[in-house]
Amino acid sequence: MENQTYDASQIQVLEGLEAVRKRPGMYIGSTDQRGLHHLITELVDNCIDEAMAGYCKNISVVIHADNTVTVEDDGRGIPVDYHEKAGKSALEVALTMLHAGGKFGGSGYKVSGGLHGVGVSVVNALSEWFVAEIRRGGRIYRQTYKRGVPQSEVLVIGECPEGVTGTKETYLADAEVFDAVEYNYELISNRMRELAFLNRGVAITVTDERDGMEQSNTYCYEGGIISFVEFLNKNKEVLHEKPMYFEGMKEGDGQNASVEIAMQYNDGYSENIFTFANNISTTEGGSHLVGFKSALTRAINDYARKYGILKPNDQNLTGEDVREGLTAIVSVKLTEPQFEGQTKTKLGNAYIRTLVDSAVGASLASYLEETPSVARLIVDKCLTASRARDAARKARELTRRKTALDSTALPGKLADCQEKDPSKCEIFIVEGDSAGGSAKMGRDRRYQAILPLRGKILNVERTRLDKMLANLEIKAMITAFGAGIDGDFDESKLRYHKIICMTDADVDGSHIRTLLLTFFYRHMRPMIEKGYVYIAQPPLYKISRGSFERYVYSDEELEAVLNEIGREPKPSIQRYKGLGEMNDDQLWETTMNPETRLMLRVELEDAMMADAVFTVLMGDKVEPRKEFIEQNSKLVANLDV
Ligand code: 0RA
Repeated sequence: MENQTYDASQIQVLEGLEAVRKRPGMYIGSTDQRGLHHLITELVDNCIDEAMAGYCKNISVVIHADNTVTVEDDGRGIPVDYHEKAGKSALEVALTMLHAGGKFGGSGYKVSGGLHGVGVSVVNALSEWFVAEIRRGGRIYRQTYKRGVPQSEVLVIGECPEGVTGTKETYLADAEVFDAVEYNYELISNRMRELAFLNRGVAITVTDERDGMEQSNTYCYEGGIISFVEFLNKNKEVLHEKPMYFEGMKEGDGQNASVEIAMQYNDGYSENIFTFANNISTTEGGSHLVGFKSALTRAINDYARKYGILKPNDQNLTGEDVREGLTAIVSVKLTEPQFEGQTKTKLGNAYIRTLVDSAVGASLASYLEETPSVARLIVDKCLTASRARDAARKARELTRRKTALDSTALPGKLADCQEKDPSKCEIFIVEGDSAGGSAKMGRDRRYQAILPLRGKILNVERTRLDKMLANLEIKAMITAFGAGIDGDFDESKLRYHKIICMTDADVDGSHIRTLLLTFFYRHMRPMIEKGYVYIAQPPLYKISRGSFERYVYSDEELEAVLNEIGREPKPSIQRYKGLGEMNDDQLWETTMNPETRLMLRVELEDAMMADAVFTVLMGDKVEPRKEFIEQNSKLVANLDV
């Protein structure tokens, strides 16, 4: 720094870094856990670009014991040569100038610049310190930064064999910026696996070196998104052994794009289509999804007509019919993605629709022609889906007509609340009639409704829609909530914004809870996505001694309270085995009163994990379920009071 003049470009850099540090949310979305993890994604995305350009094969991410992170690749190495215009090295430009990513020129086909796509400089600016180490042209270079400001010029710190090249970046996220610098290995690992699936042949290793959490995984898939689909269908019975795979390309008009699709049917009822644009999960869909859906519906209908499986008087199969039991990945890569929608995860580029449509349409048609045995299985499955949907429609129309005639046609077992504003209303789904009775007496009837369920509810994972709608407990919930199900689900009609599952703290209780969550997830998903679903937390023990009385909710808390009050004279400890053991006052005080209760809000990090969890927990196969329960993965996150 000593012999550098403090010129205009330097001031510009400082202003740029300052802007990032002042409003980090603008650049990385937020400063919570999500934003923190975004720093890693940002660096890895650059390595992926290098891999896509054909120069890098291995990427590694390490969470060190001191919460510093290293991202390393074996690409060409960020150039370190002097950059005339900027008056500094290309490396320093990349690390200090906002949006400097594309300014090197000649970097070929660069697809990044996605959701945030802000570049390394933002990570640098938000790091207490950052070290870049480059291997290039037989030398090892290094430059160190503090909160984005270089601490020296680029230094040569050693030599390496001529052909060995790469970029290694290590940083400590700034505790002044982030709420907490604590990484979630599973989150990072899942994202790296996804990136490995989406970028065929790239090997990504993720390693945790933190004390007591040491672990490492390497992901590399020669099959790319075909492997992705196989992975998603791993625990399902598939209709055809190999996923179908289609691709397409477009070049010219300054619009370069490629698309890949892999798909495979299973014998289940749910639709699992995941779409990506430039490796970013487009959860709101967009033009690629629309193109895929229309080509799929058309190809299957055409085939079914041509071979007389659909008779001239039959209605066409609907989109929903042809997507039942379908697992698919649609991945597009394009030079200038337009991200739209509420969460900027909807692909807007209109021409992509045609590209995907024609990539799938013709190829799927020839696949069906060439593989008649599979074609028959698929069309038959769609037909069954269509018939079941018809039956379900009739069943639903019946319930609807009833409600239309009699607006108080709420289920008989429901003890409704007086309040009508859904945002103030809660409904407790209670296991068993006796606990239901206590809950009805204990509740605040102004805004709390109670719906008791008798015993186990239906496993919707293994039941078709028409049968499901005939089930009394399921029907009671649908009418009580008031918003319908599946495609008809209308959130604005939902009568409660807190749906609280209140089950016993035993094995049966947790089974019933999982059945409920499966039902909500499969048929009323927006309710979960909006965060309206909760799990009540009844106490496990009551400790009393003389006038002292305390409810505790976990074994750890029990220990803590005993330490606090002392163990002599011996307090009485009552263990609650079920809700039924509490009277109405106790149930209110411990579990239902908003002032004192503890509830878990159900959050499903991402749909892919949720599908895997429900498939394993509720599906037909026994072995994976055993494995899953042994590993005891969690479904529910975040404590909510
Ligand atoms: C621009 C040009 C060249 C390499 C890179 C960028 C590059 C950037 C990153 C970021 C992480 N890893 C990376 N690897 C490479 C190379 C230009 C050349 O060698 O001709």
